[in-house]
Amino acid sequence: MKKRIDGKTVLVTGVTGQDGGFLAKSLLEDGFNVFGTLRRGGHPKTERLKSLGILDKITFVPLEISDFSNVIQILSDVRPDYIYNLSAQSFVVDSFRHPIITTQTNYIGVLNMLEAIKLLKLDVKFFQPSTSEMYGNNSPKTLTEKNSFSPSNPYGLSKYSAHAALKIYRATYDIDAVTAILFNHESEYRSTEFVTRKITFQLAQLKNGSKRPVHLGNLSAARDWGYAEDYIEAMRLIAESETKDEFVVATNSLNTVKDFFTRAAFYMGYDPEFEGEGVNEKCIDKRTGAVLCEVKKEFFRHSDTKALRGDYSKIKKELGWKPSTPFDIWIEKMVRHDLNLTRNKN
Ligand code: F7E
Repeated sequence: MKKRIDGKTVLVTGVTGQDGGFLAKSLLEDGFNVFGTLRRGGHPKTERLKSLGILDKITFVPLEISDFSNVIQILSDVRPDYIYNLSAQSFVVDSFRHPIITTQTNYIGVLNMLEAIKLLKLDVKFFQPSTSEMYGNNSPKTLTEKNSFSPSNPYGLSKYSAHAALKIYRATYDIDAVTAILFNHESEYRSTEFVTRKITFQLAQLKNGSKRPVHLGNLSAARDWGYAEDYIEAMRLIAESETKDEFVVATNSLNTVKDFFTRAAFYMGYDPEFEGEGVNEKCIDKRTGAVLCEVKKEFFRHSDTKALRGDYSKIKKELGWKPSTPFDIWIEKMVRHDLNLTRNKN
């Protein structure tokens, strides 16, 4: 697949998030001029960018993506060659609490971008990350680009709406917009409300003396979890090639929350064993008898997407991408990172 001629200016919305940080770092290393958006007001969460050593290398611009006049003004000022639209309300639980805000950011925000590109007649490559949550619950065990979408929460619905809008704008106005269906991707920079980082962070606090076991919801929920930096590579491959196709980005493996917890606890130096059932299930350290995790009803979802596994054969065949960081390696990396972060903090 031929590479697109180098565009030098890239606008990354959501640059302060896990994916935004990794992407900005990768682009800066390759000599791109990176603009990153920050929301107005509040305190920008720039810790990740600082820790990645790139805070002073990014040009920040204020953007509220749900405000069309702000979007058109920023795009007309920056005139980027690429846009990676990584800003999103991405926590499924919050999408039940705030369905309208979720829709304004994840769907209206994308429409604003597409409209602004159209009206300004920008020559820009627009990358929009879509999600496995678009498939919903009635899906087969392994998912490809050919499976249909039926989202089961407001987050999945908002991303599906954006996904459909992108295709309409591409077909109707010839806008150079591409997408990928990203399955769960995690790292030491993941926010602590998501289950993988919640586990490694809170287990590390426990290991460093907190005495509070991790409280979790559905332990048998299963996901196709990969390492976020690998997924950034896939996003760039898609955006920088000539392809207009859609690709599943995943690892083709399925693990439960319990599997993830067991591995994380092992790398923390525990000897984990689960006992009991349902809401009475817990995990004990066999060596000391300490309780490592307990199930709490409050962390169950109204409607949970039970198991999502993706087949990455198409992107492997057409763009040569495959996940390169094994499950155990990145879990251990998260564990080491969180043990350091929580040392002497209790
Ligand atoms: O939950 C179960 C929970 O919040 C994973 C986002 O990046 O990936 C992510 O969405 C599973 C669910 O991620 C707890 O019920 C059990 O089944 O880490 P999560 P998610 O909802 O899969 C997709 C692809 C996205 O696009 C999203 O933006 O773990 N679970 N106990 C729990 N989950 C949480 N958060 N906390 C618990 O205590």
